[in-house]
Parts: sequence; structure tokens; C-alpha cells
Amino acid sequence: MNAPLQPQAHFHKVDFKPKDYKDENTPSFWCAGCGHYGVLTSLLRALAEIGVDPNFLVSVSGIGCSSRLPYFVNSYKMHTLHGRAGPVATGVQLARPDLAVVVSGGDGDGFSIGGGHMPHLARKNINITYILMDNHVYGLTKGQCSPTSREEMKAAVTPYGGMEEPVDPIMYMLTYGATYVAQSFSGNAKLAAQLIKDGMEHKGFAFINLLSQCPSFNELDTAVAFRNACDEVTGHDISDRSAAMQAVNAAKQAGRIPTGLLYKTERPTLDQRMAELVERVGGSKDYDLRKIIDLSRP
Ligand SMILES: Cc1ncc(C[n+]2csc(CCOP(=O)(O)OP(=O)(O)O)c2C)c(N)n1
Repeated sequence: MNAPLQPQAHFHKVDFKPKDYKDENTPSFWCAGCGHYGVLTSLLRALAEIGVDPNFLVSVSGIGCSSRLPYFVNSYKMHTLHGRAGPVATGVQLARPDLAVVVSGGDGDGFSIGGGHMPHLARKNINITYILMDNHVYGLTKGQCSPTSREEMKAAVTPYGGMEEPVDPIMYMLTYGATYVAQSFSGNAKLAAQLIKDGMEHKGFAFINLLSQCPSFNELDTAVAFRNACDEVTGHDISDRSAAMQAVNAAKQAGRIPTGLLYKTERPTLDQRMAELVERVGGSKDYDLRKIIDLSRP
């Protein structure tokens, strides 16, 4: 049997600058002033700080303006189906645990059509980094409200404002057991890059919510509004989930957006557990379902 692939022990290193991670083959697609540029800048910086070899890097996305991000990254890339980046990334990571897998996508992609997948990425502790590019609107389809839209946002299909309570991606991910949860404004590239770097180095499901203004379809959540509302939360025990939730709630009740590293813990990832299982049942060569399943049961 071949030696098992070493899960992210990790990062085949190169000495690259952020610009070396930029794929220049695709012309710019985003509108002038779009916050998604800040996400890209932060990701390129994080990649350079780690020094990930692009040959061992996979960028996976769904559908949306944000989901175009892999086009601009020097890596292997998969632009998949709307809301399905998580399951595809899961397959990539389980098949090749030696690769660094980064998912990017919008709030619509992740929490509307893809919402059913998010709890499972978290609870299974899939060893990927998930960057949610959260502009509180559907950008690509020209401005419908999304699950993170504020109730007061007037959009094409909600001209009098929304009627639904928005989802809070951070609380959602804390609740479902993500092992790394962080948030930043995309315009704060220093913090965003740091959080992405730490998230990529974290062994487990790292969820990073990057608030990203949409100057074309969201007049409410502008870059200035995001920047002014963000407060970096420090001082709580980041390994304590209840403390993280309390810190997030306290900031929200004060009308602020909590940013920074909010929660981080360690537990086995799904690829680790699978490797252990294969080891336990005798390796893939001797793989025998009968050793795991009691076939005598009706
Ligand atoms: C199955 C399916 N349903 C709907 C769409 C239409 N659609 C494309 S992108 C999108 C939402 C985009 O919003 P978001 O994911 O928040 O990303 P953004 O464009 O704002 O970055 C929708 C509804 C689609 N492409 N496929």
C-alpha cells in the first residue's frame, strides 16, 4: 500500500509574493468599488505569508460575483454549481488531504441555496477554509435580498424593505461546531489576511466571514458603514464557545459588528478519522465492509 498522503503537515512551500498568486489570465469582472477586491487582496497576502505552493492549492466556489474569485487565483480551481462549493470541496479534501482547499462564495451561495450544506461542513470538521464574501445582497443577479440582508434593505423584490430576520453566519457557525470562526471587513486587508492565514493553518473547518460592500445593489451596507460599525473583539477565551457567543451577542446588542478571531478549537477532522478507520480495518488493500458492518443483522 502506498504511504498515506500527509494531511497538511503541510503546505509545500514556495517563496512567492502576493502578486505571484494572482492569475492574470482573466480580466477583472467586479464593479469599481466592490468589496470583493479586498477579499482577493487579503487572500493573496495570506497565501504569500504562508508560502503555499500553487500546485498544492485548490480554490473552489459556487456561483455569484464572489464565486468568481478562483479565476483570479494562481491555483487549481473549480467553479461549481450554485450552493454546492462545500460538498465539492469536501470531496477534493477527502480524496487529497495533502492539498490546501479554499472555498469562496457569497451569502446567497452559502446561506440560501447552499444553506443545507453549511452545518455538515462544520459538524464533520472538514479540513478546508471557507471564506464567505458577505455583501448582504445577491450581486450577480442584480440586487435581490439575501439571507443576510438587513430587514430595512429595500431591494428589487422587496421595495418596502424585507420581512425576514437575517441569518447571522457567525452565530450559525458557532452553533454547528465550526472549529475556527472569524470575521472582518474586507477593506481591513491586514486583519482579513491574518484571519485567512490562521484559518488555512488551522487543522479543521475554518469559517471566515468577510463583510464586503456591494456598491451597485446595496446602498445600506457601504464600505464606510461596514468600516465604522466593526469592532475587533478581544479579551474572551477563544477556546470557549459560550464565551465567543456571549462576546458576539454583546457587540451586536451594542449595535456593533464583532470582528477578529472569535473562536478556535481542535478536534479530529473527517479526513483524519477516515485515515484512522482505514488503518483500523487493515488498509485499503484489505478493505472489507464486513469488518465494519454486521451483515448478520436483518
Ligand atoms: C440553481 C440556481 N439558482 C439560482 C441561480 C441564480 N443565481 C446566480 S448567483 C445568485 C446569488 C448570488 O448572490 P451571492 O451568492 O450572495 O453572491 P454575490 O453575487 O452577491 O457575490 C443566484 C440566485 C443559479 N445560478 N443557479
